[in-house]
Amino acid sequence: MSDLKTITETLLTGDGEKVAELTQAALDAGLSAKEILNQGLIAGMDIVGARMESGEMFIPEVLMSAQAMGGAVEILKPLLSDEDAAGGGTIVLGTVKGDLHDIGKNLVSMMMESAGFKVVNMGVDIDPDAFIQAIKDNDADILALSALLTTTMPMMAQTIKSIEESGLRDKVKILVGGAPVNQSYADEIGADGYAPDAGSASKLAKALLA
Ligand code: B1M
Repeated sequence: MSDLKTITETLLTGDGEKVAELTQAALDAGLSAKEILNQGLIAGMDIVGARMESGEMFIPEVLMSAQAMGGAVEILKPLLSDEDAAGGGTIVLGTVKGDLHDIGKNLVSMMMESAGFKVVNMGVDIDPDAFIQAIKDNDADILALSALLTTTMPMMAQTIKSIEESGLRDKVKILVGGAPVNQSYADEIGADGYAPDAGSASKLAKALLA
């Protein structure tokens, strides 16, 4: 079995220690952090998602895999830096209210930080008013919203509406992303941009401030 396939298979067992060990071994063997992330870890989480949907895996097992992924991402973090740093700009980032998924959002945070942005990562289940307060407190240039559930996508629209009502809409660019989100939804709710993955989110943030 290839190194990446072993990482994927081990992620499915939820053995965080072993996944971390294999991640380090794959790096030592010369695989890139990006390959390990995309073809080993994210590939594994896709299988976890499919098994969750079909009832083969339950929430506690899914959480163990998610935690194992988090541990491996910590190892890859310093190596996933973007080549051309942006140098400046403050981004308030969070997962919208009602949504507890944070792995993808934390990858976005990491890519943005390594591109030179100051990132205020607010966490998950964030209320529109809390986003508004954070934009004010940090004098943010960009608000980045993540949602992983079709049921929480409308909270992106609600957050944007609240920001409009607060009078801050002209002050911040709004970037949205997450598995169920797409460009046409971003357009529909009046976001300034949509990115399908963490790398392009960081690139788009740079473009929005250029
Ligand atoms: Co959840 N879950 N989950 N879950 N979960 C999904 C999303 C699901 C697709 C699984 C499935 O059924 N196939 C499904 C959603 C279905 C739908 O809405 N259509 C689902 C469900 C139903 C649920 C619950 C409702 C289950 C239940 O309780 N019955 C529940 C909801 C809880 C809540 O949020 N209120 C729930 C709970 C959980 C756990 C807590 C157990 C756990 C989350 C742990 C955590 O995040 N700390 C969990 C997990 C792990 C998943 C799956 C398996 C993996 C998600 C993940 O981390 N992927 C997921 C299935 C899947 O995605 N394959 C699933 C890896 C990550 C790197 O990818 O987050 O997509 P992702 O991020 C990507 C891009 O989307 C993008 O960049 C990243 C890659 O570079 N991106 C952005 C993300 N945010 C961005 C923001 C941007 C730009 C890009 O700009 C701002």
